[in-house]
Amino acid sequence: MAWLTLYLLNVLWAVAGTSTQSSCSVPPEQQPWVNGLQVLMEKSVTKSDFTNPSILIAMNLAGAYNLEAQKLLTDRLMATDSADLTSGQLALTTMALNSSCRDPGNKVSILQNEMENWVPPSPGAEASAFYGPSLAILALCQKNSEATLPIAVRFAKTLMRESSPFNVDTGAVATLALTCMYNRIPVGSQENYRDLFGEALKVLVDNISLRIKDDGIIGNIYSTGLAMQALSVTPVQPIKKWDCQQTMDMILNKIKQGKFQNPMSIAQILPSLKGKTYLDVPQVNCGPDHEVPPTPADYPTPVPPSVSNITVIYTINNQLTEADQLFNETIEVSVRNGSVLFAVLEEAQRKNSMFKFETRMTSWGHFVTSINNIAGNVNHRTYWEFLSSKMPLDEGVDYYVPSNYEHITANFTRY
Ligand code: B12
Ligand SMILES: *[C@@H]1O[C@H](CO)[C@@H](O)[C@H](O)[C@H]1NC(C)=O
Ligand SMILES: *[C@@H]1O[C@H](CO)[C@@H](O)[C@H](O)[C@H]1NC(C)=O
Ligand SMILES: *[C@@H]1O[C@H](CO)[C@@H](O)[C@H](O)[C@H]1NC(C)=O
Ligand SMILES: *[C@@H]1O[C@H](CO)[C@@H](O)[C@H](O)[C@H]1NC(C)=O
Ligand SMILES: *[C@@H]1O[C@H](CO)[C@@H](O)[C@H](O)[C@H]1NC(C)=O
Ligand SMILES: *[C@@H]1O[C@H](CO)[C@@H](O)[C@H](O)[C@H]1NC(C)=O
Repeated sequence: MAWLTLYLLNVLWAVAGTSTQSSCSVPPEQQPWVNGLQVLMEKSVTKSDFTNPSILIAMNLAGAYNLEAQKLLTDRLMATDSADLTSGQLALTTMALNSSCRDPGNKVSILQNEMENWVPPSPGAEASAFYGPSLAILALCQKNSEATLPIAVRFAKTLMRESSPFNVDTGAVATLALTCMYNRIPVGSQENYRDLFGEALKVLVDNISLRIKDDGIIGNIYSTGLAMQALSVTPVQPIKKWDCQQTMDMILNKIKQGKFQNPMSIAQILPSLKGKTYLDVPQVNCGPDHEVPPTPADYPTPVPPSVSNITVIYTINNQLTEADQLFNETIEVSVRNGSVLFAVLEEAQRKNSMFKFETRMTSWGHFVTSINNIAGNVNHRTYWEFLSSKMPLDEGVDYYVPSNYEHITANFTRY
């Protein structure tokens, strides 16, 4: 009888705790797809020497299968030098170590110090400039919300003055950060802090909800995971009602179509598929027992490049810098059908040295930093944007697969 009472209490508690939120889950028969995704993400750890804290967070929230990968990532993160990281990366690293039940040591105080000296982006700056700082507030809030209060207040006020176009990914992480603060306003502090965070959350959550499309996608498919986390924890009601199950079903369709190959894209969707959010990081239980590796579905792997070739038209366009550096060049290249965009860039570079390019390794793969000696610059907010015809791509050069006679443009522009 006792277990039943306990069970009922738990159910009641769960219902009360989520009464304002739309709740949803992966139907049992679809679960193998989610397992397959997790296996793919965990496999990427041993295949790459890039240390990605978001993967460790996702694997610990989901319940890690591959303990070797978990240990490898944890050890590598313990060994990273804070000085080599941006504050956003440092924030992810401390959350990842906490999720592995490791002490992040002085990384938290370094982050705290960085955020105390934070120079808010100038008015009109791209909203995504708040992405890294949002991660920092989230990580600091989880460690010590009291000490984070002044920083978070300044952050919330700056955010509300923002006038540039809304960015769903950034709004979602900011929502997680301010929800953490809202839920943990230290006892004895003034009530108006709650009002301030509540007001900022309302602006964020309304904006996110206005980006819910008719099919359930929030922003684009790669911002949907973070947006789901945000909408499922926020204490404020969105202006537009959210149907969580519809979003979940749509994401499962995209998974079956093979749209989540990039391990980082998996790391950002997996928590939502498991009913978890980044706010659960401090509660991760690191007992000795781990998840039993499941039987995953055969995850659709990209069709390997075939023997036939296709033609891709590739344009590099710079109309931004000094007059003597401007160019607009087009080349036709032949690559194996099914090749990723990276192969197109390499083939173009091989055929014509004007198309030479450079990349930097990031959590999402190769980021194209420069083309024909023109390099993007954070201070000038310039970068190489990739488009198909006139439409910006929603994936980078490592994963985007062009089709026959597709016209790809790399356009040097501002964000
Ligand atoms: C800010 C941002 C940018 C900025 C980065 C500059 C800067 N210094 O801040 C700019 C505007 C330049 C940018 C460009 C692009 N971005 Co972007 N970006 C983001 C955003 C909003 C936050 C990233 C961040 O700050 N992370 C926090 C820090 C701590 O982590 P980090 O790993 O150190 O972050 C670095 C990388 O994320 C990298 N980066 C940013 N975007 C991309 C995209 C790709 C493909 C790669 C390889 C790297 C990369 O720049 C960050 C700063 O150095 C994410 C949203 C998200 N959900 O992650 C989208 C996001 C990562 N970007 C995306 C895309 C598609 C692009 C572009 C390919 C768009 C395009 N059509 O050209 C280009 C990259 C083209 C190229 N040259 O290779 C997608 C990736 C989806 C996917 N499945 O691959 C995301 C998820 C947005 C979305 N929901 O669609 N981006
Ligand atoms: C993770 O963070 C929470 C909140 O600060 C803390 O209670 C917990 O002890 C941390 N775990 C580890 C192993 O540091
Ligand atoms: C969306 O955000 C902008 C600031 O980025 C704000 O001015 C606007 O009021 C918000 N919209 C809603 C509906 O809250
Ligand atoms: C650059 O070249 C492309 C392809 O030839 C053309 O469509 C476009 O109008 C040109 N743009 C500029 C700014 O010259
Ligand atoms: C087919 O594409 C490859 C690159 O993927 C290239 O090396 C080769 O030359 C192409 N073949 C033809 C006939 O163009
Ligand atoms: C390229 O491959 C796709 C899928 O494998 C196929 O549908 C398409 O017809 C191929 N195109 C060419 C030109 O071979
Ligand atoms: C390419 O970049 C230039 C400079 O920022 C911009 O004016 C132009 O609209 C961009 N072209 C496309 C197709 O986005």
